Amino acid sequence: GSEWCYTGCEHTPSKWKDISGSFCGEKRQSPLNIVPGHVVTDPKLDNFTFVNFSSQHAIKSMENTGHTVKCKLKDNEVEVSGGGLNGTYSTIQFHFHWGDTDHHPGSEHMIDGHRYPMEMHIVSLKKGLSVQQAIEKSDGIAVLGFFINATEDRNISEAWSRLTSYLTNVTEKDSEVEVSHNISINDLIGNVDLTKFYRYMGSLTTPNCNEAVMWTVFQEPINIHKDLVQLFPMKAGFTNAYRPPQDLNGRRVFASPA
Ligand code: BO1
Ligand code: ZN
Repeated sequence: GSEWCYTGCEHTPSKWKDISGSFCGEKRQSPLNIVPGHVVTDPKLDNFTFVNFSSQHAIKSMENTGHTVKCKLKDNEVEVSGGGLNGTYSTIQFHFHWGDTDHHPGSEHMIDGHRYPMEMHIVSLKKGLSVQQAIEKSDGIAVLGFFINATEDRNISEAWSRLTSYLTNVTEKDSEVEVSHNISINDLIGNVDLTKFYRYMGSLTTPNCNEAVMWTVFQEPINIHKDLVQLFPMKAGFTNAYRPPQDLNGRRVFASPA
């Protein structure tokens, strides 16, 4: 059938292109290994405007989809614009990509061949479009990608302790828990410099790999304690939830002005 996986089924990433109706074998796929020496500085990549990223009530729930852990947001509350995006995008969810419990890293994007421990994707649809409409447009979806570093520093963000405490309630595929604690997206992002980012045109990193994404990958990682990073593979019940880097196929990767 159209079942896909990272490991342990017929359709692992190298076979996603054989899934009927998928775009996974096409020419603007994600993620990428970003080589900073090859990026082009683009003065049009101005500062982002984030609406309600500091709201303490925007996160509705956490769900184990069997492929990721996804936090759903309340409808029409959180928005992102600027940063060279074509208009305003309505944020619907964020989710994670991770590696294994033995500190095997699991980010999707790489920088100069370096893979970070985890990656967080904040997914937004062009304002007014349904998911179905958005995936049919070349810029229908904006994903903000944040690398997550595992630190020894116990002095980590309280928000990450709170968020990861919900993982205990989503150990089964298709389980979902309401998120009631006060956690904002800004608290999760912490002190990352939001003016330093890469931009390129790519795809969803899971089937059907629709080529509808304006990608933003922030240069500075979010730092969280290593014990919290390990909770994702431990509690979700699957490991190495990331797609390997895809061919650039002549695309340009842009960088915000220094
Ligand atoms: S990602 O950010 O490129 N890893 C990514 C991959 C797949 C989706 C979103 C982001 N999938 C879509 C699904 C829809 C779903 C929507 C919002 O995410 O195709 O069915 O409604 O959760
Ligand atoms: Zn993702």
